[in-house]
Amino acid sequence: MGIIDEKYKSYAENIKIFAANGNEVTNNDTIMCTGMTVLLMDGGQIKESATVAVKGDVTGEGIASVADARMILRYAAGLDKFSDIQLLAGDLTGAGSVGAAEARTVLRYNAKLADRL
Ligand SMILES: [Ca+2]
Repeated sequence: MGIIDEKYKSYAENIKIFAANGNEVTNNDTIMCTGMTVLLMDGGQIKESATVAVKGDVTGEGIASVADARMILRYAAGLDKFSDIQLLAGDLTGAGSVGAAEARTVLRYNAKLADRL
């Protein structure tokens, strides 16, 4: 499934999606990534704006990979800082924090020891 599902195509002209680098996403095969911005437009006016947080995707390429687990561990060890949206994407337990438990979950998911994040 692309960014805009077929059943929402009629609304597509009112939705704009921007990558974290600010470039508008026009390719319907692009996957949603942490840090993307979705705008609901009314004519030329922005009616609503939301920033995307993909569960487990703190690196911002749209999937929860071993690289995300590494980054989560670096954050937990105080070696890296996270933005608010990275904290939201990385908090897999809903406890309001990101730590080793989240890294473990991402690694288990990638090793196919867990079927979801
Ligand atoms: Ca990622």
